[in-house]
Amino acid sequence: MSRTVITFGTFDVFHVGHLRVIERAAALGDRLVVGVSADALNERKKGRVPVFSQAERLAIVAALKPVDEVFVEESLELKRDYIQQFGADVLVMGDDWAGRFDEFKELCEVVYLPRTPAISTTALIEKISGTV
Ligand code: C2G
Repeated sequence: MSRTVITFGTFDVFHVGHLRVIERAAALGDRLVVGVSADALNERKKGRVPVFSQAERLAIVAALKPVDEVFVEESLELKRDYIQQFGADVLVMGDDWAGRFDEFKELCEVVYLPRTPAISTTALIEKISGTV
């Protein structure tokens, strides 16, 4: 039986930490589906408009070799629906989300992967804009 893995993220200012989590997520199954968070979701939940638009972020993630399918994640509250819609057997998230999605363990396996140290979109934005 083929195993579908699903993961979610903004993937703004795409960096190697994003790539590593996608590679490790793909290694846990046969098919990787990635939910890329909508611009409106980011603005609403994080108070920041992404540097790259959702169409650009979606195109970047879709072009990655380990990724089989992408979609726009419109709301954090729709995770259950997305897991069911894509028939996911495994939900993967970085461990900055550890424990936050344990309620989905009744639907699928839930795995939190350690983040790649010392790199983040926020740090990159600060570095590029010369504020650090
Ligand atoms: N990540 C990582 N190492 C880093 C930076 C990020 O492993 N140094 C992982 C995060 O843990 C996450 C993924 O890369 O699993 C995407 O990170 P973000 O774009 O910051 O995603 P986020 O905004 O946390 O997701 O439903 C969740 C939402 O879509 C938001």
